[in-house]
Formats: sequence, C-alpha cells, structure tokens
Amino acid sequence: MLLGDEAIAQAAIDAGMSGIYAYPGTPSTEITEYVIQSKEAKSGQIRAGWSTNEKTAMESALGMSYTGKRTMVCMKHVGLNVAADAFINSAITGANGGLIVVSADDPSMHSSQNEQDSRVYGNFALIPILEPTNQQDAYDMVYYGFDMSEKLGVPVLMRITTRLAHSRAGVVRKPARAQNEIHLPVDPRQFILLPANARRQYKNLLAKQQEFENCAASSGFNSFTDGEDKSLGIITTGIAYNYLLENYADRHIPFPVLKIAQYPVPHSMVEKIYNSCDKLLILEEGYPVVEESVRGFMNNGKTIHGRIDGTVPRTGELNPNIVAVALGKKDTRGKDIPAIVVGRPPSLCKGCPHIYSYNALNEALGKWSKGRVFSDIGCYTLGALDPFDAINTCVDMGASITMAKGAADAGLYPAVAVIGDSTFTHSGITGLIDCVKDKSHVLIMILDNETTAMTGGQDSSAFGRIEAICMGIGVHKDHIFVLNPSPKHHEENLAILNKELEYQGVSVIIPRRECIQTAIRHSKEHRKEEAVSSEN
Ligand SMILES: Cc1ncc(C[n+]2csc(CCOP(=O)(O)OP(=O)(O)O)c2C)c(N)n1
Ligand code: SF4
Repeated sequence: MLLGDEAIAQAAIDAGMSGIYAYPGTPSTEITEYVIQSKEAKSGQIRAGWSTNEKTAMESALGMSYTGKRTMVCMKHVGLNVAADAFINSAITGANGGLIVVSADDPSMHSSQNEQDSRVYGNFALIPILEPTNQQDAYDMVYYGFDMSEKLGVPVLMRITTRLAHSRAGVVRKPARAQNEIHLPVDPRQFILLPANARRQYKNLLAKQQEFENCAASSGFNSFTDGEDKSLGIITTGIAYNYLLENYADRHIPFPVLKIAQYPVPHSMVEKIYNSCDKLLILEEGYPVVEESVRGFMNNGKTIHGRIDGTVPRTGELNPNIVAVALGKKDTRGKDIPAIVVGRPPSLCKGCPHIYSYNALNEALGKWSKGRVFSDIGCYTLGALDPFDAINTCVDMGASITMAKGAADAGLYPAVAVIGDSTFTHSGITGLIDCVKDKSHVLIMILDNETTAMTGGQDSSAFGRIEAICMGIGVHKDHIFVLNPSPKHHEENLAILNKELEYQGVSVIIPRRECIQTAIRHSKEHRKEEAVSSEN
C-alpha cells in the first residue's frame, strides 16, 4: 500500500535509478524522503538528498543523465518556475541516461500560492508528459518513463496532483533492474548549447514530436472505451478518470470515454471520440489544457463542455461530486464541514522561535507606520495572522529581500525583509548580493530555526554557515547579529533591532533557535540511540 509519491520512488529504485535530486515542497516531498530512507540509498548505491533549490536539483540531475545514468528530479509545481531555465534547455540538450522530472501540482492551493498546471511547462518544453491515473499507473509510468526517456533521448515530465501524491493504494512491483554503467553522449556537442548546436538540437526535438505522439498512442496508458450512448463523449486526464468511475457504482459508463494519461495527446484518439459523439465533456485537473487544444483543432461546431464554458468550475480541485454535477447527475455533496473546523486557522507552534522574533520586530517598528515588512515562504509566513499581523508580503521564495530592496530604493525607510534559513539559501543569497552592491538601506532578518520546518524538517543547506555566507557576500561584520529569540532575551534583541533600523546600509539580524518540532524529534532520536548503546 503506497502513497502516490512512494509508488514513484519505489518504481525509480526498481527501475535502476542512480540518483535523485530535489528541493522539498508539498505534495512532492515524500518521493525523495522515501528514497533517502531506502536500503539502496543508505548503502550508497543510490545518491539521494536535498538540493539547495529546484534549479540546482534539475541541473545536477541533468549532469547525472549526461553520464548515461538514470536519474529523477522532484519538486512542487512552483519549483518548476525556479528550475525552468534548466528544464526548458534540457529539452534542447536532450537526455542521455533516463531523466524523469516530477512536478507535483496543488490544485485548490492546499499549501501553495498558486495552482499553475505543470502540463503547460511540459508542452512549452515540447517533451512527453506522463500523468498517472492512480498509484499503480504512477509506478508503471516511472518504470516505463526511464526507458522512454532513453529511447527518445529527451527528459520526460511526470505531472501529479496532491490527491494522487497523498493517497494510498496497492501497487504491484516489477523486477529490480541494474543501474546503467557510465556512458557519455555519443555526440560530444549535444550538451553545448552554442547557437549553431542549439539550432540543430531544436530541429531534432521538433522532428521527434510525431514519435512522442506515437508513443502516447501505443504505450497503453491512453485508452478509448466505447459506450452505447453517443449523445456524449467524455475525455478525462489523470486522476479525473477515477472521479468519473466513482459516479458509476457498477463501473459501467454508458458513454464513450477517452482516458488520457500520456502526452502529446494523440490526435487520432481525439478525432475518434469527437467524430463519434454529439458533444464532449472534458474533465481534467488544473488548467483546461486538453480542452483548449480540442476546441482549437476540432472547432467544427460541436459543443465542448469543460472548465472554459463553466460546466466544471474554472478553479480548484475536481472531486466525484463536481464530476456528478457536470454529468447532470444528482449533487451528492456531503454535509458542510462544521464551522469549528472551518474557522480554525493554522498557527505557529507553542514556543516557536518565530513568535519571539515577531514580538521584538513588532515592538521595534511600533514607532513607524505599518506596511514595511517584506516576508517570504515558510512557517514564519504565519506571522501574517493574528495576533502578530507582522508582515505585509509573501510572493515567492526569496522575494522578501529583493522586494525590501526595491521598496528601499523607492524611499521606504525603514524597509525590513524576513526570510527563513532554508529560503535564504534557496533564493535569498543573490538578493543579498544586490543589496550589498547597491548599499541598500535594508534590515534583513534571517530566521534561523536550523531546519526547513514548513515541509517537515529537512536539513537546511546553510546550517552553521549563515554568518560566514553573509560576510563572504560583503555584509560588514559589525552589522551581522545573532540573537536568541526567546522571552528572556527580548530586551537585548529589541535594543539591537532599534539600533540597526537606524543604520543606513545593509544590516543582517539572525535570530537563531531550533524549531520546537525538530528539537523534539532530535531528542527522541538521541534517547533511542542512548538506549541502544546502553543495551549493547
Ligand atoms: C519554489 C518553492 N519551492 C518550495 C516551496 C515549499 N516551501 C515552502 S516554505 C519552504 C521552506 C521553508 O523553510 P525555511 O525558510 O527555513 O522556513 P521555516 O519553515 O523553517 O520557518 C519550502 C520548501 C515553495 N513554496 N516554493
Ligand atoms: S514547525 Fe517549528 S518553525 Fe514551524 S511553527 Fe512549529 S516550531 Fe515554529
């Protein structure tokens, strides 16, 4: 019984993957965690670990693919924005060893700042996309995806969504395969994207598109099932197929159904269902990607229902009830969630170090008008809520420092950035370099809880090295302060903040105390180790 994420991880191990690279992000994190915990990774047969951000992860995976070994890179959907430069160009270089890029989308934004659809990126890069319908599909597709990547010579994008990533089903495994030996690309210029080579490589990529479509038509992941009632044809993608099935207790759907799980969508399959039915209903998680292409290419008057005409809501995750309504069936929605649950906002844990950083910051900024704290993404984003009401922005990882800089450039004084330690290494360092270069008047608080707390406590890349990094970048040592964010140290922390808010340059304040949750975990692990060693 595996989570969708775990099925992907297990398949990669079984299919002879040599290394996995990732930056944590819900709902993708469990893929890499599963591999890290595997005996193959613990014994050093598979390289598994966290990268500093999604771009470094993508590039490391491309480097491993260059050597001829199979590799996987995982991220949440917004991580693909960070990795986009490497990702798009990897389609032009192509892959040598099998390369699978897993991007986990979060429709309904359960824990994300948008619900972008990674299939758009796959189409943009012009590479094959796999979108599993269930956990078994996820397993089989990874196993198959490495072979396809090697056969077609391109990276393959696997797009999953939260519900599949985080639900369990029985999965049948395939035999374990040996890893590839190192074998460098036959064409020594393949990975050198100088314009002359890149033009040639791009033409190669375009020339392969028909082959990609042929694979999607023949792999068996896409299927057409005929139905006796031709008044409607239904196209589903990915997990939407399950929601459709759930609406027919006997699993017998009276209408013709085209199930899409591999892209590019084979034209012949779409033509078949379009021509044999009076109208179409398109059910897909995320953006109306297939719906737009069907409307564009087959626009000869037939009605096409989906997200664009409002038959299915334009935003948010699908579920069996939404599909029931779209089919004109009875609304089967259950009882509303009780108010006591709905009205329960998330909050910082009791004793969380971020609480004391915000208490001091709020007090220090008390003499200025509100609206000058640029924050970032992590547990500390909860500082936006009561009782703190301490931050004014949260846009994308790293944007705190650079937005504070822009505001300071515009004359906002003081301008404060609040960023976590993991987010700082992910995308904050380059912004700090900009501030140092321009001698910007900004105060930057790097909230160092010594972990990546929001995604479950993964290691933070700059553990024990934040002051050294800041100094190396050029922040003056007299304006780098390490604080202890706790009630006992409130007054001294306040005094430092007051002084540094007046400083006309780059000031870095590092409140440092371990996250309560990882501290508890570490002390449990420590006690367990002690018990084992005393038994021995
Ligand atoms: C581009 C991108 N990648 C990953 C994430 C998922 N994510 C949200 S916050 C966060 C890191 C938080 O760690 P840190 O900055 O140390 O703050 P903490 O939660 O420990 O307070 C991650 C990985 C994201 N939102 N965007
Ligand atoms: S998990 Fe850690 S950092 Fe996040 S709110 Fe709890 S104590 Fe604070």
